[in-house]
Amino acid sequence: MAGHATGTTIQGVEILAETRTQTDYDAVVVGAGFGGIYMLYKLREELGLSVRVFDKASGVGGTWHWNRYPGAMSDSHAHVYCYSFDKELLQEWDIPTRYVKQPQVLKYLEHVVERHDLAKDIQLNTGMTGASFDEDRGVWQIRLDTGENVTARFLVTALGLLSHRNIPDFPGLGSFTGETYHTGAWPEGVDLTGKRVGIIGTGSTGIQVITDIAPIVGHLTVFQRSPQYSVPAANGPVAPEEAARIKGDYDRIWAGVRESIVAFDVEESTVPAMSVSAEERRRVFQDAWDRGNGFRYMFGTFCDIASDEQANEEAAAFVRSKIAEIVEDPETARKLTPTDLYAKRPLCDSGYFQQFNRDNVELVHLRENPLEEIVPSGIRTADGVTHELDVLIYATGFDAVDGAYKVLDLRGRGGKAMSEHWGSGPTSYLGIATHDFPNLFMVLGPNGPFTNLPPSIEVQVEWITGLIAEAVEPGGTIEAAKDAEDDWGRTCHEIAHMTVFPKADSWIFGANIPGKPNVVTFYLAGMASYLGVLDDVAGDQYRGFEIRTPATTG
Ligand code: FAD
Ligand code: NA7
Repeated sequence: MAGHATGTTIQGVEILAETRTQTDYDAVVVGAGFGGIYMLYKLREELGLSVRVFDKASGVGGTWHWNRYPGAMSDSHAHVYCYSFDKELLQEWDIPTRYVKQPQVLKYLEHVVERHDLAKDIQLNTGMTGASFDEDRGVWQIRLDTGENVTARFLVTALGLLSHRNIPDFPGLGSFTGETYHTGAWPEGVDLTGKRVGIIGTGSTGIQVITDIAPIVGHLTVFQRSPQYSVPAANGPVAPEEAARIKGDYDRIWAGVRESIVAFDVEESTVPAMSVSAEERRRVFQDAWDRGNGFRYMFGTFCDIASDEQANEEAAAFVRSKIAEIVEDPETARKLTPTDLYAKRPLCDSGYFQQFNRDNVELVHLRENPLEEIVPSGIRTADGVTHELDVLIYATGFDAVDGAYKVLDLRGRGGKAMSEHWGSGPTSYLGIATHDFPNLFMVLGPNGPFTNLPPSIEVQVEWITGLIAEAVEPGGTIEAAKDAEDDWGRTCHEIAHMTVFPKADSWIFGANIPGKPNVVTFYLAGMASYLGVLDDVAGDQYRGFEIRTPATTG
């Protein structure tokens, strides 16, 4: 099926002119979220490849298909939580509010699929269980949970950073007889009105759920392991004049995003926190608090909140003072107040701390009163109390970054398993490719950038497209050189340790999963720096990649 007539030239590059071995598809893409959708578009529309996308979900949208929990919202600003490549769509699509809720993001992604006629190449309800690289033929053999096997020259995994759900192995897990949900697989039609609901987890997700459901449930018991720093989101309508200004200014906005650290379209500060007076610091923190957004609070106030412990403590102390002001009961306020560094993914909320002033909301601090067992009627804690529940919600997050890879039987050269390659923690070159796995490209693979993610996804998809077009000979292969992958890992490690992030236990370093190697999994130098590296590597004949021609492949 796949393969082009000899001599096919696309964008000046002779590509896949004659595949060495016939394959079912030129490329298979796994995952139909932001990453997989754009990858399909680029490979099909720009390179003219035959592409098949598989997703185990019953719809497109990835994160936004699965996470339908009450209150689910992107906390990136709406006008940059989207693709930049479709200039007309940027002008046509509404920006009704500063942030987009799950149904709107899903609608947007479904619209992109429809607008570019992508659905015909997307096969849903189909999971990849494994894939092996056939060195003799230079093709990927991909195994699907439908029993099908397909072959492709290129395999692109866009499996999601945050798609493999984490349900901790609590004693008595599964014994609860009421309704149980994980936020990352929330079904349609759940009605929590008037019910006794328990929720475990107060990360970004837990905070959103708690804020949304507290007013409607009968009783809400929040099981918190770690208190959180969170600042207001300050969501609200975008005035028509503001939407028009954004639309008229998109070229500058996207250029700014690509020249920034976190790609959030917030002005990033260049001022160290301790270089100004205490009054000025408080004014700056208050201004960011009023304007909203966690990334603005961490990166827009002062330039060293994420790198200097004293600056970090100033930002943290301001949030603590706000919790004390908001939460009426001093004992509840104490339990909700973090005392550690402000060094997890920055969060924002729509009135989280305020919910604890309600009579129907109760906080259980698991570090002081551990969860002993899940029992048929609810949760028993160490103080002997059984918290009786109708509904138990796990907002316990994800086995992030490599979680979706660990469940696959993925084998590269010589039958080498990815689980072996990543035995001491996931690695890659540039967050995109890995040694011994030829013609396998990852979107948001380990050690990619830590940003508002759609811009990073676009950058990686575009770069992978260029790599395939420019560097892979017909029938040849490309993969990361071992040294390049090792060097990139060291670079990511060094950069991460210039920040405060490794000092907090969070999913960014795998610390949320018991037994998971605690390693650096992101390139924390920011978007502009990452783009600079990608340009440099591409301009230097894809330095760090091993490129094999058909004669040497295998
Ligand atoms: P995903 O959207 O996760 O898509 C991956 C897809 O791969 C899924 O549909 C999954 O079913 C599929 N898949 C995985 N394994 C297989 C397999 N073996 N076979 C077949 N299919 C498979 N990012 C931000 O930048 N800003 C935000 O505000 C933000 N909010 C978030 C809120 C929540 C609740 C969550 C969970 C994540 C949030 N993120 C946010 C991160 C978000 O995941 C990314 O922004 C983006 O949606 C990732 O797109 P993706 O295509 O890389 O992965
Ligand atoms: P997170 O941020 O990983 O939060 C998960 C929450 O679950 C967090 O409060 C955890 O406590 C808690 N948790 C995890 N395991 C346990 C156990 N064993 N016992 C008690 N509590 C537990 O996931 P989210 O879904 O909220 O957000 C993930 C990302 O998605 C987010 O950063 C955005 O990018 C979107 P902990 O804090 O680890 O003590």
